Parts: sequence; C-alpha cells; structure tokens
Amino acid sequence: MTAYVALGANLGDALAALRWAAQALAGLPLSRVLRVSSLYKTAPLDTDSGVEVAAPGSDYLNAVAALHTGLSAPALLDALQALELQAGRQRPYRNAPRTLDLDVLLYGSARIDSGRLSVPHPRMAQRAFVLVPLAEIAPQQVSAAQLAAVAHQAIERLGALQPGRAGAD
Ligand code: A4P
Ligand code: MG
Repeated sequence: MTAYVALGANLGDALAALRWAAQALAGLPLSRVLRVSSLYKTAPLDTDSGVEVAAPGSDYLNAVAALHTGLSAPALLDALQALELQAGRQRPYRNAPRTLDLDVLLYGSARIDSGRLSVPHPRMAQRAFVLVPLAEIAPQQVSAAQLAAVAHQAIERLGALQPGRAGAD
C-alpha cells in the first residue's frame, strides 16, 4: 500500500525534527520510503472553520513523504504517534505549536472514518502546506483546481529536506 504522510513542526529545531522524522519513517516495520518532498516554510494556519485563519506561533516547516507500507492504517497511525512522542510532542491544546506532527494524508484509495483515524485527511484540501508538497511527489493526487484554491496561502520552498538523498530534490 502507498501511504502519504504529512510532516510538520514549528517548535524547537523544526528542521532537525523533520529530518529525524524522515529517517525514522524509513525505519518503520514493513515500510519503505518512496519519496520525500522538498522542505517548505509555511505560515501557521488554523483551518477548522473551513477557512484558513492565521494561528498563533512561529512559521512551520512542512514536507510530505510517500511510504510503501505493509502496516494497516491504524498500525501506521500508532507508529506515527509513537514517533511524535519520541520527538517530544506535547498536546496542550488543539493546533498548539508542535515539535513534530505526523498525519496520514492518504492510505491507498482507502476511505476511513473510525473516530481515531480519518483518511483522506479531512483538512488536506484546504492547505497549501499539504497540497504543494504532495503535488511535488505525487502530481496525480492533486488537481490544478485544488492547488488554485490554496494559491493565496504563503508557502516557500526551501530546498531538499535531505540533501543528497535519492528522491529528496
Ligand atoms: N486523527 C484522525 N485522522 C488522522 C489522520 N489522518 N492522521 C486523529 C493523523 N491523526 C488523525 O491529532 C489529533 C487526533 O487526530 C489524533 O489523536 C488522531 O487520532 P493530533 O496530532 O494529536 O493533534 P493536532 O495535530 O493538534 O490535530 P490535527 O487534527 O492533526 O491538526 P491539524 O488539523 O492537522 O492541524 N499550519 C501550518 N502552516 N503547518 C502545519 O503543519 N498544522 C496544523 C495541525 C495546524 N496548522 C498548521 C499546521
Ligand atoms: Mg496531527
């Protein structure tokens, strides 16, 4: 199964956290990293209402990774949450600044709504910080109309997340 995972951080050394996470994804059981997008700098957004609103905190670094995995979707979520904890993630409140956020964007073509896990990620279509890196590594997953709808959101490509690695540039 090909799964797409969003990586985000805006607290502490966000670059180190994202690099560590990309390495850690490669070490997940039954899994192989297929591609990692470039690194993007993005303004913090709260899109709960369906309209993006500036949120408190410093800019985020975001990226998206494609994973070939034999883990079930719930097992993948468990593994991602374990990595967030290892990276020192705390959850004082929703949309709080975070050392590392790992979200499942897509799990093959599965539609899941289990309470714990919603896939496709319910807010991905409102977010340039998801759609732009996803379109970079999987253009077939993102339409031009979706990209146009988030074109006003500030996002800056910084370069490769893992310089010198295959699939990272
Ligand atoms: N959950 C349900 N579906 C999923 C999924 N597909 N992937 C549940 C991951 N988790 C999923 O997440 C809360 C609960 O969502 C989990 O326990 C899981 O069972 P969380 O990571 O604990 O909390 P959170 O991150 O505050 O909530 P959430 O829903 O992940 O937040 P969002 O909506 O993803 O927003 N702005 C910029 N520029 N860049 C960002 O990366 N991220 C957010 C987080 C807000 N603004 C941002 C960014
Ligand atoms: Mg999350």
